[in-house]
Amino acid sequence: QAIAILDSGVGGLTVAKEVMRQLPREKIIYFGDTARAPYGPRSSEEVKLFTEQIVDYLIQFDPKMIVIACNTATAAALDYISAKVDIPVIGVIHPGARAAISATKTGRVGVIGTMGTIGSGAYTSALKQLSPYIEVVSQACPALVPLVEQGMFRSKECDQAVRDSLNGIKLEPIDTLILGCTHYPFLVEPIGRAMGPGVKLISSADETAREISTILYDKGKLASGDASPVHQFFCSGDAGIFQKIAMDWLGEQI
Ligand code: DGN
Repeated sequence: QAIAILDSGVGGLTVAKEVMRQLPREKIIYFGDTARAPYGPRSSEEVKLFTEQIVDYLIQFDPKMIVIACNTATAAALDYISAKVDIPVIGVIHPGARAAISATKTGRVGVIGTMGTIGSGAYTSALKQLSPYIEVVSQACPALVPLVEQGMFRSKECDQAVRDSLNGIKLEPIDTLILGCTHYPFLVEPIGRAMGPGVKLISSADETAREISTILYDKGKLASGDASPVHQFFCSGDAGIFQKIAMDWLGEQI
């Protein structure tokens, strides 16, 4: 049985890569809704519906768990999907919040994400639920996902867009910044340059992979076969662009 991972596009590949690294025996079935990305500016009802459609598709493969590797979809649909299916479902917001809490020394944490994620307040709630003392500042960066989806994450335009997007949050006295969109690890270098060395960047991918490991271990469902499973990738848009970005990011043939 595989782990099903979904996102609005290529962003969830940042989580898939970490799962491949931490859990190399696990088979992954990935779905990127590239035809309908970005999800960030869409209403939460629409994102919930799209997430449900993708889950209905992935469930045919009889996965052992579902990972909503998209912050926007986690904010809009995690509770709904968890109640709907009878296998474990996890999102990326709680793992990201947990990693930030463990990283911050000053208790001042920044969050960047899509308009949907930031507008939902999901990170602020998740962080405050874990620690009431945390101060949170957040900023939506709607310009960034489309650049990653076009494979432009190493371009000069992208560097400039990152600098412009972070202008506000850069002035805040934070020591930790949550990359609250699974597309943003593609931009970790320009984001790091823009924020400077005093700010630790948190991607939820590591922590999400650890949570997957814990859940599968607890359920006695960790894979025991060879460490070379054949993963499957699906997308709803242009397969060529998706494949190019995926091979670049994952460093292997897909
Ligand atoms: N990767 C999605 C997320 O983490 O929110 C991006 C959403 C989008 O499509 N803009």
